[in-house]
Amino acid sequence: MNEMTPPNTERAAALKGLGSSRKRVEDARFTQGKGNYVDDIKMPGMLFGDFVRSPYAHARITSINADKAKALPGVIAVLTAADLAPLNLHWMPTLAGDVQMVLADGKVLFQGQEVAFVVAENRYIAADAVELVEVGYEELPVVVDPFAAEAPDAPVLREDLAGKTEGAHGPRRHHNHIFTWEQGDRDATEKVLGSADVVAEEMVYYHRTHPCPLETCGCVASMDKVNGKLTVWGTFQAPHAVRTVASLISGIAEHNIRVISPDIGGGFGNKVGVYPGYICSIVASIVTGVPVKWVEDRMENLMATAFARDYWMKGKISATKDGKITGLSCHVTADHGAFDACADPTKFPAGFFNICTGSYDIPVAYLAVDGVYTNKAPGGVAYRCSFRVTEAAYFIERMIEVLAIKLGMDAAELRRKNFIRKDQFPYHSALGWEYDSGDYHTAWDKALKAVDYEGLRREQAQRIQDFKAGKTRKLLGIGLTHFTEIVGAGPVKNCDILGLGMFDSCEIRIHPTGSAIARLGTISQGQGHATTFAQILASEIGIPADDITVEEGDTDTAPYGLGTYGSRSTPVAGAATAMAGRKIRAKAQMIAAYLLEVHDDDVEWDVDRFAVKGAPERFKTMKEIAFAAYNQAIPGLEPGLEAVSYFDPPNMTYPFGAYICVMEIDVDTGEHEIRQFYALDDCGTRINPMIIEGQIHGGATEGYAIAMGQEIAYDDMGNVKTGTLMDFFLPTAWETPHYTTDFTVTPSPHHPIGAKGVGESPNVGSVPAFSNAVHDAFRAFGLTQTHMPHDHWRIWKTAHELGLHG
Ligand code: PCD
Repeated sequence: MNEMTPPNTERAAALKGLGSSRKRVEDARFTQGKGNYVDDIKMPGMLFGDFVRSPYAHARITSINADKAKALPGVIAVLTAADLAPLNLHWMPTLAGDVQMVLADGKVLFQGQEVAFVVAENRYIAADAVELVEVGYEELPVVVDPFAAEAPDAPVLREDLAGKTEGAHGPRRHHNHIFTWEQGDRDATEKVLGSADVVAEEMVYYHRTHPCPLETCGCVASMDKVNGKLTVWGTFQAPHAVRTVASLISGIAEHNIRVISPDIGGGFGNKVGVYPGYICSIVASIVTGVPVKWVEDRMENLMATAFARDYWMKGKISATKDGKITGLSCHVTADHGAFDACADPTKFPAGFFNICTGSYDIPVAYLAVDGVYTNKAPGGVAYRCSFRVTEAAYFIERMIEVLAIKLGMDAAELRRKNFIRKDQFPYHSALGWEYDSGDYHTAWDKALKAVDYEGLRREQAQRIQDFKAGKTRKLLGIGLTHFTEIVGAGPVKNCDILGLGMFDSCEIRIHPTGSAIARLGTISQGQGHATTFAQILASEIGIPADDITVEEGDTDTAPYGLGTYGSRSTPVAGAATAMAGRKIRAKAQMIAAYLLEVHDDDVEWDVDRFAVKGAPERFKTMKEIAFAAYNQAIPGLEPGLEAVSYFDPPNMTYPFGAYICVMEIDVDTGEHEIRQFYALDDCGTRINPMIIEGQIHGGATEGYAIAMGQEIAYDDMGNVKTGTLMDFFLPTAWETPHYTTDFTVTPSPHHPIGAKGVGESPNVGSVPAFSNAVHDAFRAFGLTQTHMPHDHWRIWKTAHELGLHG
């Protein structure tokens, strides 16, 4: 090493690689209004599409008269199911193996359903024309309760399925039944539950909610009839899958379709599915020969474009007298709405809900999920949750609390007693997963210590006495959660979406001057991929992150990948990035050895260069190597420096965390105050600690909304009661709690850099932490279980029912 060479620690820091809290490169444009979202796209002659939607939750359509709408100046066309039928596009396949109406075909099945698509010169004329379309409806009986949907005399919702006793996921036993999905050992579980010392039983409901991203869903479809090319810009979390599906549905060859996800204003699972707006825009562009834009408004998004959760989970958990869990069973009634448009890997009709044994070593378990149709919007998307994992975590974390009550035991101690031990990993769960790594006891003890758990319990005991003595009207709740996530779908052997294996990809090109571009099969919606994936590469190939462009979302340029959801980008595309980087490095090693006139094995990697072993002053930097790749004829090597990796992960990754919420509750008003929220996350190797912290803040705030007020509620007629932001709770800075974040690091053994996903963890962990805090506040007064969302009214009602209002 000569004097000019900074020490390798300094050189490593200059790369801003793994572990660096590098500032987000994308924020320069986002904070200056220079983002490019779907609605920013404007093209010459572009038309605008808007939907006529059903005011009824269940009705037969007797007539559609579009004459007045068509007569309005500026209206180009009005599409109905009758126009789409000859193209066989009036129905479309869903991600869950069901079919869904694109435009109402004979009847409507939920309020807000798409009935006709108006195409006009601009969105104002389109909106006026929507009002002029006359639709005749004949009301039918409405079913909003999933249990009532299964009654023998319940109205038939899906007439198109009449007589079909087989669905995409096995037998259907009733006209509103979709599937039954079973996991685990039923007989063995029943035996254990039947003879246990202690059994706790409870119905846990995780209400219907909605991802509600800042930007709603939309697209611009542009059919170039001269060149036969279709381009679609859209809010797509999986652009490649959209292109393949568009090709299969439309018959246009895949190479003639280009799908582009530009900047996306939050996805949260809302932008994984395929919606009627996309199909109608594409058809309208093909028919008119000009670009057609469709962007839904907030009410349309909340009412019709997917939903999340709506799981009724009936659980039984058993234990010995001293609190060792012996068995668990769960029966879920899953309300899927009018069509099964759940976004899950094909073989998992209830997603990864079978992670519901959580962080605990439960020897035997059984799970059955029944999906049913109701007159509600379709969806069942993984709203910040890797396919029903947040439901699973909420279920088990409530069941643990319920069991603790039954045992008269401290809930923190009950958890500690039953955690999977560090030496049990890789751990095979009773419901079929292989947890890759974990160290739950360490995380738990760190968390309890950080909040002074013992001290909090003493304070709570005093508070209860004071309350009983009439000295205060406020209760104190301590909400505990230890969650285990399962992210990184997934191994191609068991995970696919519409037959497409869930691998992911990265392609890297090093330019002659030593800077680079990396393209991935994923697509950021705010997560900061352009920042973090460059960091992975910087550490792998020794090029500063600032010299690496990361590009995603254009199917014409990016390698095929399954997109961003289920916190899969880091576990899958992140792994592909590291592997592609290693291919670059392997070639760079040969180039360096040639330049240094030594054997390939006689050079070694040192942060940003290859140096001769034993002679560190003789080296070639990556910058020099890159130039040589384009400038020298190297015997036996092709010119250039590029690599691509398609990564099929051998397993999912299992991030985990310990969350604790301390809440004050006013029993007279039902109001709450979050006094403290502590979130410890373990996502293995941490790429960018600042981004991780941002992910935790964002996800915990969404979790706060869900637990404390957010809900898509219906009345008996199937009217959506919370279809605007006046009624659908979205926390602002004012309501958002303060968070303290913390971490432990337990790398994933099978990921090339040991990283696990983290984006969804805070939603999975925070919902039960908030909810458990509410329950815990009332535990001493006899509460076992009440349903979310814990808005002021419901908390007040709980206090009232417990006799706390005197
Ligand atoms: N990371 C780091 N480290 C680690 C991990 C991770 O650093 N270890 C980071 C990365 O790189 C990025 C982030 O963090 O950046 C995240 O990641 P992940 O976990 O892998 O994930 P992703 O795949 O990327 O993403 C996804 C997620 C989801 S799923 C959701 S819902 C949400 C989250 O993400 N979304 C969103 N977050 C967020 N953010 C924002 N801003 N926006 C949005 O939208 Mo789903 O399924 O879809 O429901």
